[in-house]
Amino acid sequence: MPTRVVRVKLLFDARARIAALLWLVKPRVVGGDLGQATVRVVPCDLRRRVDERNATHDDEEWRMAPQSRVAPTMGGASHVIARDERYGEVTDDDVRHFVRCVGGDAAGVVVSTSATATNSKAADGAGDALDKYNVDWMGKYHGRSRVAVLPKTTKELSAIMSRCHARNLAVVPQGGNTGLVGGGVPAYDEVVVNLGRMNAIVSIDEDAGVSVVEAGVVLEELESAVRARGMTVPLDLGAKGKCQMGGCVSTNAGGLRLLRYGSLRGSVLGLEIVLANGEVLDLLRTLRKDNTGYDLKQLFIGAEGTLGIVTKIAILTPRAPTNVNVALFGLDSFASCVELLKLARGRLGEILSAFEFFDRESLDLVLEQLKGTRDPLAKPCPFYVVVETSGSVKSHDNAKLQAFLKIVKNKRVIVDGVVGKDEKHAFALWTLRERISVALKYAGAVYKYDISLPTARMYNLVTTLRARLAPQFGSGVKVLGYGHLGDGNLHLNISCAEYTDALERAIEPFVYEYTRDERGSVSAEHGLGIMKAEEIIYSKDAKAVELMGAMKRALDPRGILNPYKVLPAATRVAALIPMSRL
Ligand code: FAD
Ligand code: 2HG
Ligand code: ZN
Repeated sequence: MPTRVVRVKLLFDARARIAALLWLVKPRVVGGDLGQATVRVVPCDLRRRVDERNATHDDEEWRMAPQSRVAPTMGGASHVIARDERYGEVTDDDVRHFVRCVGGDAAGVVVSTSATATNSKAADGAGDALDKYNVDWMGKYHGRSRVAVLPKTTKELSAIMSRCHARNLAVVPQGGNTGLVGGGVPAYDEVVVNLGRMNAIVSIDEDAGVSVVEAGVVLEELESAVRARGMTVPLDLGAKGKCQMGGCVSTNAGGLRLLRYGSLRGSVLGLEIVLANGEVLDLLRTLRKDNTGYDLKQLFIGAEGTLGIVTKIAILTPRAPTNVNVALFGLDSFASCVELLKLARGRLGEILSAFEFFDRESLDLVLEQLKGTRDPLAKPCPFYVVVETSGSVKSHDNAKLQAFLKIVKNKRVIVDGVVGKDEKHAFALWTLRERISVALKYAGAVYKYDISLPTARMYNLVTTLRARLAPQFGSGVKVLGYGHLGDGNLHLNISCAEYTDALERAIEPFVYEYTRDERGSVSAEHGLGIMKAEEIIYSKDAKAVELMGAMKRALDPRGILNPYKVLPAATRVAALIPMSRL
């Protein structure tokens, strides 16, 4: 965390006076070869937090990256948005009120330590106390909030929201700030409500296989807690060491276990929500079956903080598998990856727990950027697939995997492959897939597209885009394809030295139109955020967007919750109650 310096001259500024007052209290940071391979059992939790790994950049994992964009955009250079002047501006009175809301605990309110509203480094280069709340994980989206509140209880949050509602202050709910579409950082001066201090595990019921947690519990911490009782969380992603359960629910995060456990929507049994006006909505049930009318909690899952703030979650935590195997295969075409998936589904059946692919371009970047990684196979292949099996009867699981290996080898679906011989080896194989986005971050600027497409044709978009960009941008721009093949989810990433309008225009709206024409989704799992609020129209018809606007109006008529995100500007404006009636 950067050292905060409060210069004497700043004390003349009213806001800096508050900063200086609060400065005394340190803010809490929330913030082988297949032929010879024998299947070995490896312990289950193979994928640890990304920032624990032996890679070149590990020490910088969660540090804010240099500023690359000053103005928020909504998907393209052509969509620069303006602050909505309907919203109030935070005053010293508001800050004092927030401090009272958190029971006078100054660590619960962090204010900007620089005199000027900032979306960049303070003049003294020391950074601003609000930097980590204002800038996203990629360093791509920069807000200008001057205050972050960190309630410890639902009651405190309720009081904070009542105030924001009464004063028409815009709010951005924030979890671990690992989102990839700019949804968790302010666009302008929204109040940041960070859930990091609401981080209690409320209960773990081994008999029912259900856990109840506060929204700020970090995914990996919940995984460790339930593991100790022989259970697991039905969700795993590369950001597990930092992302919070509330953030995961609010984005309906997909990740690496969706193939096994299905969408998070099916695993969340109940939610507690603080609404825009501060009211608490108690939907926190732990029942597996409850058909009493509309399933309201589903509205908040994947709403990206636009309809309410998730404060508690009841989630299924099933028994953990006791026997896990990992294999990595090299293939010579994408069609072979799809063929392998079909065979894996048929032959591995219920023990198949992950099926992930990446292309050679992705692997090259990982090998280049992350120390300690190495080429997994003797010869380079154009495509790679990671297959994971999870079960509980070692002899049965291993026999199934061996039979599968034999078939894919005999049918020549694969070129080569390797099975994790122990935990360390299996972990190293997973790393090559799981850390691609980290490698991309270190490589420079990146345009990310997270798309659902028909599985068999998924990779055509990568080759088409390569052909489209190469003549104009040459080898300085790399197009990478990887993702959750088993879920029909492509992660299309364009890596380059810096963000430029010319490159963005060459990619967008082309990628969105292509996706629409395939009847795919422009957001498979990351959400819309600020990046794709306007682009919703490529995946949802006008009536659906209109109904979403009606829901927004019903739950947040003043539009204070995460403005500029998810809904297109026209729908958002239509959903707001007129200023004259406020
Ligand atoms: P934030 O980034 O803080 O917020 C995300 C959104 O949720 C914002 O719109 C925010 O306003 C809202 N929000 C946060 N908390 C709350 C709350 N309590 N109540 C209401 N709204 C809230 N995503 C996947 O789906 N699959 C992956 O495999 C995956 N892998 C990733 C790997 C890496 C290395 C990184 C950096 C990110 C990855 N992500 C992935 C994206 C991201 O981690 C997930 O979307 C995650 O769920 C976000 O959680 P968070 O706590 O960081 O939320
Ligand atoms: C993954 O599956 C994440 O690795 C991140 O969803 C994808 O960075 C990305 O594009
Ligand atoms: Zn993903």
